[in-house]
Amino acid sequence: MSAPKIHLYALAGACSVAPHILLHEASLPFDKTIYNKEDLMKLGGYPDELKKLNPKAKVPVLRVDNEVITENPAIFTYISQLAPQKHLLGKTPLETVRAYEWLNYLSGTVHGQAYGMFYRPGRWVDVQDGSLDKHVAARAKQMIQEVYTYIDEKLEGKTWAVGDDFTAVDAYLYIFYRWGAGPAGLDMEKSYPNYAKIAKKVAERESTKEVLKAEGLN
Ligand SMILES: N[C@@H](CCC(=O)N[C@@H](CS)C(=O)NCC(=O)O)C(=O)O
Repeated sequence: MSAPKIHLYALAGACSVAPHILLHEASLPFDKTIYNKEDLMKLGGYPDELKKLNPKAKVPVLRVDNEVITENPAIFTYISQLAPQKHLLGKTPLETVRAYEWLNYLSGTVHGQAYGMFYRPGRWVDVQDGSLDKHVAARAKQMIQEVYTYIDEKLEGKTWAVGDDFTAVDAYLYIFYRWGAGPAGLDMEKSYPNYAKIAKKVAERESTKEVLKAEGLN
């Protein structure tokens, strides 16, 4: 059987950093299209190429041969299945359950809810003049701190989020850590030391260094 043809569609610095890291961790050959925010601003959103693949108009998108996969937890699952020896979703059935427990929380509550409100306040209220945006964004900022407090407590005494090795959860946690220190303007290291310890270990991995370079991030 020939190796699958993989193509990742990503936005520099977005949640697609996580599957990008995992493709390197899995040592899978892949092509990539990395959009950047400036280009999207000029275009008024993702180009038709992306919207045709994903009518939800979001990245990441993973094309594997003729299959198009969207949603981070599904993409992580696919990558993990293509490299089972890497145990990217844990080594035991219970670790895999724990990994999904994390992934659902990170995708639904942290990303969809807290950061959805933070980045896109206008999507949460039916008031078109933007007058309520700052109130939604302020609540989002509180929510972001609440979720980080929960994450930090959950990571106390842990070497990695799940089991004793790196998994997809750590790569996913890493991008939300970056958003906390960047766009959300939080002192992550001081306020969330357990989270900081794991994010630093992810940052030190060769896979992450390659991704940061490829996406023009530091
Ligand atoms: N539930 C999706 C969320 C994907 C998502 O929100 N991606 C962001 C980048 S981090 C995006 O493309 N946003 C464009 C937009 O909301 O217009 C997933 O987990 O993959």
